[in-house]
Amino acid sequence: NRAAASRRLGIADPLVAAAAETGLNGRVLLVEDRVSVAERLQSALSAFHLVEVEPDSQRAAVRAAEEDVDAVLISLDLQGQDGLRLCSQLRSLDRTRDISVLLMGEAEDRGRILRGLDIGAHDFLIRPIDRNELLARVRTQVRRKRFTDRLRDSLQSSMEMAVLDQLTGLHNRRFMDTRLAAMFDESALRARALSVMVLDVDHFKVVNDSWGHDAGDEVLKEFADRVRACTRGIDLVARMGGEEVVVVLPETGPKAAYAVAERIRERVENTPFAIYNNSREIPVTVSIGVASRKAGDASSADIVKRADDALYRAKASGRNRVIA
Ligand code: GH3
Ligand code: MG
Ligand code: MG
Ligand code: MG
Repeated sequence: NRAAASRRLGIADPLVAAAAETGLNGRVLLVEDRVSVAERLQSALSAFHLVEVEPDSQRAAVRAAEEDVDAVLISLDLQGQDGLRLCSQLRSLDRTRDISVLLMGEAEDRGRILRGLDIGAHDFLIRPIDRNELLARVRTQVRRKRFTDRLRDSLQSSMEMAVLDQLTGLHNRRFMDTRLAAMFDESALRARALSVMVLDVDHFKVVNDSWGHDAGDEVLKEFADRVRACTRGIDLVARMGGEEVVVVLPETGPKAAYAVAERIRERVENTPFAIYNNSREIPVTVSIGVASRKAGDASSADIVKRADDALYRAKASGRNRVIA
């Protein structure tokens, strides 16, 4: 209960004590160059947070970027250093933008505190700083930071889910459709080369039928890794569905594209694929159709159509080959 928590923690305000007990521990960086002031704040906070003192504001900026800090408390009374400058640095850098910033100043610092809030400080404390108020405000800002982190993580993962194939981690068909159109337009506009290859694992149905669907999935993942390993960062690699993968190679003409395709084909054929947690190896081959942009092409669909036709011929003429 609240009164007991209040006694146990030595915090007068039972509400603050109860809140503190629920166990939100933050990493707090205290930017204060007066040792005794820093020690007093640190001892008040350190029952609930991991607090480190940094007297130098520029080192504080570096530490905030490198260490996993939730909140930075900045003294506005630093000797020969500008606490507001640190505040604006933290708020403008990608690495530190989400860290909570709290300013600490004297009553007559109100003007600078207002400016600090204007450049993005989240909260402030006026000296003499009340221990309960300190704990409550820091706690709120640590919670805000954690909430922002969770939000960003889930936003990022849902963005990834929208463009990535879950099994292989390659881009998905939807992403390919929009990106390929843009890549085609750019190559046509700037008269640059662009090549597309369509890859399809040979007799993949036999892998599934002989070794099971899970083994098939393992083969698909390994296949995707090998394709990725043979391509550059600027190439677009997407799983179009089933065991079919499309690779788009910007700035790449027919000869170079053929060479990449042949490298992939060999890399698949030459090393058997491990299944059942590496307890067994099976041979796999792939057929690849390659096509490049031509002057008369109206859209990327024209190139993909030629690559698809080439793939069909690769299958019809015996598989495990590249046809351009
Ligand atoms: P071909 O050499 O002519 O390409 O023969 P194939 O057997 O590879 O071609 P087909 O298109 O007949 O078979 C593809 C198989 O891929 C059928 C389907 O069950 C399987 N498949 C599609 N998606 C997945 C998947 O996500 N996981 C697994 N394990 N199998 C899949
Ligand atoms: Mg196939
Ligand atoms: Mg297929
Ligand atoms: Mg197809």
